[in-house]
Amino acid sequence: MSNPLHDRLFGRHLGRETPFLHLTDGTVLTHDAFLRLSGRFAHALTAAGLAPGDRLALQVEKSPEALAVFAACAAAGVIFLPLNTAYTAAELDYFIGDSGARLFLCDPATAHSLRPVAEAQGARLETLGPDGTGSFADLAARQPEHFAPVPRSEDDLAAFLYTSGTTGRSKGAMLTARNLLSNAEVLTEAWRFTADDVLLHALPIFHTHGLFVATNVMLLAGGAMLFHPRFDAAAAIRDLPRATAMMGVPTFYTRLLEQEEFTRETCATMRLFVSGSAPLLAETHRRFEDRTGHRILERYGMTETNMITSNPYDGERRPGTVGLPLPGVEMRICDAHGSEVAPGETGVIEVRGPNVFKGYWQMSEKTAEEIREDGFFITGDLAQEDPDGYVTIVGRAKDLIISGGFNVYPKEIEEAIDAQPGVRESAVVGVPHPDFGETPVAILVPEGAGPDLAQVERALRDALAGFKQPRKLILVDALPRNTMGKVQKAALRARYADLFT
Ligand code: MLC
Ligand code: AMP
Repeated sequence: MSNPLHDRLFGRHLGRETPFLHLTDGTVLTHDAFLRLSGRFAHALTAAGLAPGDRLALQVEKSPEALAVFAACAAAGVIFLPLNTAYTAAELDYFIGDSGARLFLCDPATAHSLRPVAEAQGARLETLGPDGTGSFADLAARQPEHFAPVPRSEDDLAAFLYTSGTTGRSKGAMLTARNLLSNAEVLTEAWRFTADDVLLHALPIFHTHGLFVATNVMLLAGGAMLFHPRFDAAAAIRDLPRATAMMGVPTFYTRLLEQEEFTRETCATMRLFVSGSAPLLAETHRRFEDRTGHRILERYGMTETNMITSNPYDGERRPGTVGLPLPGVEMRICDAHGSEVAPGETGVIEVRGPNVFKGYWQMSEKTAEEIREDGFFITGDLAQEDPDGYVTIVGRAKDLIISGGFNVYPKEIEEAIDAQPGVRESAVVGVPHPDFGETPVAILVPEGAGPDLAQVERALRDALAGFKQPRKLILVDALPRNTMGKVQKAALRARYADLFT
């Protein structure tokens, strides 16, 4: 019996002494060394009592070890649940509890504050330091290097990624081995990745973009990654001359363009720049081409679906569009009832294919609301299609803000603000921001003497990740409402559109 996820992404690198990860301190990890590290980790998972189908939650800084835990989970049939390092203990409590994770791996530095979270939710807490230290690393160090992958099918669950929703509670998107493999295969082919490629990897590895797009493509292609702990424009400019490709969110590109030393010469060895996770302004696309001679390839996707569309590698990369549906991915643009709109009209993107997730963990009603009976998933993204098939995202039917590529749901912030003394109600909207693309601002209506805004800020810091913090709190007498009594968020967005630009 085979284990397709492990065999195709990891197992095939057995004995390959080629570079896989170039770390910023000069260390190089070969494909084979990475596989041996993950073998030890897979044994450690078993030694820690995890069985196929169990969930492992991980909130650690980016490192080869963190990636090896993903490989180990694939080998041991354990469902991998990576978590944003920005999440607070309050946020983690929900993810650990909802997923029923048996093991929670965190950094040694956060173990003290996270142990009560793990204990409250009945999970075992172990540590994994960015330098390969910690209790889980110790356990792994005593294990053999070779692990025989447990038999799994393509239908088995490989990962949970939590995504927030318009109604507050986060949902665990269940992704199967087929979801991950099919998309990685399509992208490797579409973007022409081979073992000769060297990808500058500066994305976090707890989301679709950095893990299932960037890393899985490189694992399939058999190439190497310049593995940066985070995006730093100066470090990227230093390393680009030995890379052939980079994937990033639009903020990476605007930040590179701010640097005078970022030039055509910096990109002399590059063959491809990919952008996604948030809209890339057509203006950024043009400025980038003027500066470097490269046309950024923009693609579009989602946690629940992996990648949906991409501009072509060889054909026209059209600024302001997300290109055409990827091979094997069926896409349609529909009205609220699921009927296709007329060509050129605006509607919601719906998707079907081997890339589309299995549903939300223990939320069958939510799953049924978002996946139609014919298997099409409703993305909530508003789009139009050109006569030649190019798709342009024109807005969102969902109440979502994307800040620097991270999703922020207003409802979650509004609930936290409304719980504060002196607040009658609040509305959170996204407004344009030169660095993050969009950023949340909160508009508050006072109750009685009104809130202590410094106290509201402190409360939000304790409750919500840094990237979700509103960049401004604004007091008003009343929120604008339509005749039905619904808050007019579009009016608020328009009123505060120039706050940061
Ligand atoms: C960090 N901060 C942010 C932020 N990132 N604030 C708003 N939006 C963001 N995206 C805040 C921190 O809380 C902190 O605040 C301060 O900025 C500095 O933190 P930092 O860690 O030093 O920031 P920086 O390294 O500059 O990070 C910015 C960034 C990063 C854009 C490089 O956010 C990033 O790598 N984003 C990529 C997100 C991503 O991978 N998305 C893919 C999702 S998958 P303070 O107040 O504490 O100082 C997906 C599907 C698809 O969407 O299609 O791909
Ligand atoms: P996430 O839930 O984090 O996976 O974010 C997915 C959302 O990011 C999509 O539903 C889109 O709204 C948005 N997105 C991803 N890629 C693009 C893109 N190239 N242009 C515009 N929006 C994008």
